[in-house]
Amino acid sequence: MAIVYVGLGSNLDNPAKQIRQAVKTIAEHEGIHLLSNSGLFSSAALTWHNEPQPDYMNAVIKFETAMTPHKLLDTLQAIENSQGRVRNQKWGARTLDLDILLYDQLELNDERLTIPHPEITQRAFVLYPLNSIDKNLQIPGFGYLADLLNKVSMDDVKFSGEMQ
Ligand code: A4P
Ligand code: MG
Repeated sequence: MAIVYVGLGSNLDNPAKQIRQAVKTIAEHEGIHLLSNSGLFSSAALTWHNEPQPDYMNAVIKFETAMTPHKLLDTLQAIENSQGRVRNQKWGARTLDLDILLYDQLELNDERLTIPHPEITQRAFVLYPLNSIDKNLQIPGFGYLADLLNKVSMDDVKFSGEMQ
């Protein structure tokens, strides 16, 4: 069994509802045992060339699975698709984005997957929810979560309610 952290993001069609629906679908998946979830955090959209986009809702969940990273990516992409995700442009607005943040202490980089997720270390909307689940995490290749948190600003994210 691997311990996995997944980041959820949405900025279209009622983002809080999209995140809650995704957590429910993931928790009900037969190959996944949900261990914990963060609350909901809102933040301004980080975009290419600062093109305006609706604000995001983000959260992080922690679960156990026997799925390989690639099988898990297939599963998560199917869930994104089932919630109406349309891939038009990189970093475009989306109903649901599921990113594999951490998979045990694995470091992986191939044409489909980079784990840990490369942007994890600079994003307050990932680090704060992650910290609310596990304060003592180490990010392989990047060091302690607590040290990474010191380099981002809490002003960039706003706690906006519990998951349930
Ligand atoms: N991929 C590689 N590594 C991973 C991984 N660890 N987890 C590949 C999931 N997928 C991974 O992803 C494109 C490809 O990345 C996948 O096919 C997979 O093989 P995508 O979800 O189709 O496209 P994307 O999300 O537009 O690209 P990317 O690079 O994943 O963007 P990010 O990093 O997800 O950023 N602002 C706020 N405030 N909150 C957000 O959540 N999110 C983004 C998207 C931009 N701005 C944001 C937020
Ligand atoms: Mg993504």
